[in-house]
Formats: sequence, C-alpha cells, structure tokens
Amino acid sequence: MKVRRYVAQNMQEGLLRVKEELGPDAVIIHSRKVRPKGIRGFFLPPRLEITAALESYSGNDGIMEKLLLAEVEKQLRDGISEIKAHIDCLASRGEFPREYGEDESKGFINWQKKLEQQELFPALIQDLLEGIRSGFAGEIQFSEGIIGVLLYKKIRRTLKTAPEKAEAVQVFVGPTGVGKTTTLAKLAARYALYQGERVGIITIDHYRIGAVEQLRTYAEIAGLPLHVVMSPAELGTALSKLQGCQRVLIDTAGRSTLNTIHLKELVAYISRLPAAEIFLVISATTKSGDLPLIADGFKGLGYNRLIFSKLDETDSFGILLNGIHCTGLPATYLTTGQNVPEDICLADVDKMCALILGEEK
Ligand SMILES: Nc1nc2c(ncn2[C@@H]2O[C@H](COP(=O)(O)OP(=O)(O)OP(=O)(O)O)[C@@H](O)[C@H]2O)c(=O)[nH]1
Ligand SMILES: [Mg+2]
Repeated sequence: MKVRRYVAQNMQEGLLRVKEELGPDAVIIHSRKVRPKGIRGFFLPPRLEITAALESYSGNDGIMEKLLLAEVEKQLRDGISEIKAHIDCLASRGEFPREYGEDESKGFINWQKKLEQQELFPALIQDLLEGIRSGFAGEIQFSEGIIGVLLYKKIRRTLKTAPEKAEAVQVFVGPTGVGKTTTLAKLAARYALYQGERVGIITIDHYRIGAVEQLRTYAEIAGLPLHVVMSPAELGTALSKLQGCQRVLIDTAGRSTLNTIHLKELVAYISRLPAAEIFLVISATTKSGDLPLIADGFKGLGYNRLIFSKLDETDSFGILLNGIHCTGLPATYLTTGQNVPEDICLADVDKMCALILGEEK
C-alpha cells in the first residue's frame, strides 16, 4: 500500500493532486488543517493536509494495519509538537488569537459595528481601529480574532482604575437618580461591617422630598450616625461632631449640569471641605452624547474618582471607556444592582475590558 501526504489550499485542490499521483483508486484516510511553520504561520490562513492511500496489491491485512497505525501516530506526534509550538509562541507574546483566516476588512467592519453597539465614542472607535491597522500593517493578516486580541490590549491600556484615596472624607456627586445615595449606603455598610471602621454620614440633600428619610433608613440599619446639613456653614459643625470617625461619607443632591445655580450651591458646600475623595457617579445607562456635558458640568466640584453605577441595567458598556477617556480620571467602583451592601465591586480593568468587548454580561 502506498501512503502519501499532500498539503493543499483546499480539499478540491488536494483531491486533484491525489488522483493525479495515485490514480482514481486512491482513498483519503485522513485530513486536517495545518498552519505554515514559524510565527507568521499563526497569522496566515490554514492549509489542508491530506493523507491518501492506494492499495496496490491485496497484501497482508496486518501490514496494512501497521502502516496505517504508524501514519496516524506520526500525525498525532506532528500535531502535538505543532500545538506545543503554537502555545509557546502565544505565551511569549502574551496573546491568544481566537480565530483565523477571516477577511481583514470584514474583521474591522465587524469590530466597528460591535464597538458602535457598545456606544463607544465614534472618535475612540476610529482611534482604536486605526491604531491597530497602522501599527501592524503588513506584519500580520488581521482576522476578527486577532483584531479582538489587539483591541483588548489597547482598551486595557486606556482604561484606568485606582483604589480609594486615603482621605477620610468621601463625597458623592452626580446627576439626579444615578445611585449616589444607594452607593454611599453600600460603602458605608461595607466600611463599618466588613472593615470594622467607625463611619459617619452627612447629607446635604435636603431638597428632594424623602431624601433624608431614605438615608436615615440605611444609617439606622447599619447603626451609623447621620447629620443633615442645611447650609455650607453647618458643614464644619457636622464634621467636628464626627471627628471620632475614621470615615465620613457625604451625600449630595442630584443636580442637572444645565442648572448652574444648583451647581454653584454645591460648590459652596464642597469648598468648605478638607481634602476629600470626590466621586462622580455616572450611570451606565447615560447617553454617550450627554457624558461630556456631565464631565464638564461637575468639574467645578473637583471630583477626582469615578463610580459607574447600574451596570446591570444595560448591555452596552462603552460608557466605561468614554467616561475615563473624557474625564482623564480612574474608576474606583462599579455598582450592579439595588441590593445594599452587596451590589458593588472594585473597578477591575479586565472585567471592564471584557464588558466593552461584549465578552461578559
Ligand atoms: N439597577 C440598579 N439600580 C440602582 C443601582 N444603584 C442605585 N439604583 C437604584 O436607582 C434609584 C435611585 O437611586 P438613588 O441612590 O436614590 O440615586 P441618587 O443619585 O441618590 O438620586 P438623587 O439623590 O435623587 O439624585 C433607586 O431605585 C436605587 O435602588 C444599581 O447599581 N443598579
Ligand atoms: Mg440621593
């Protein structure tokens, strides 16, 4: 029996060569996709390896079996060393391409659509994809999977997170209804219950009906002192009453960025504070177009960290990158539901990246 191996672009070409060389009686005993050797091989479309056999005489079944077995063994060995080389190469590059051989422009168009669905700023999408295209032009063939890996690396570098500052005073500012009070309650409970800290709460939101009651309920459940402050001058008094606390959390009234009078009132309070960690709370459901308005509108309050809330209420997460890009500030927390204190976690770059790329829900 003659056994031959052929490497072809596709099955049609392979069959033609088998028939040409071994004749019409040849049979295909195995076929598999293989990649050209070397690093470039991982980025080129796979080729087809075909093993064909021609039974030229009615020989001994045992011999045929041995030949076939030897061939299969060889293929397995080749396959294993190829996979090993592949893994070594990917590990050394810190990457893992997921798919191969897709048309390049189709890959870029698909990613553009996916990032648009995530409501990433169009200029950011352009920057990311153009950066990838020009950064590796001519070096590799861009499959959708490869573009995904490169996007992951780029977005990961752009996203910024930072733990809490060491400041004892934390303030929560942002538009109406984004979850400032709920987030404050989650953190207050966690500091007190999980970290054993002495925590005090101040609210300067006496504008909205029910706002104080909402916070008082949380404070009472966690057994924490609450002070309601009616004017900037009273803020100092409240802070001195909470001097024994390791952390003081301050809730503010939700404000529209278009109402400059309301924003100035808030500045009057915040300018009275000692060094503080000021969180701008941004709901993940915010329209991308409104984000620059919010980032700009609250600038006067000197916010220095971001919290993205309500991640559970959307399936587009471009706002995470948009927000960090447009404020230049790191994210510290993500909130994911209404449960106090459970639905909050530290902002994590990998998780955020996976959300933006649609790999995690
Ligand atoms: N789904 C979801 N709902 C949330 C989250 N955080 C807060 N909420 C809900 O959003 C609503 C408004 O939350 P608040 O904490 O009162 O928001 P606020 O920013 O303090 O609102 P104002 O003080 O009126 O500006 C409440 O029903 C909360 O339970 C979250 O992460 N996910
Ligand atoms: Mg509130």
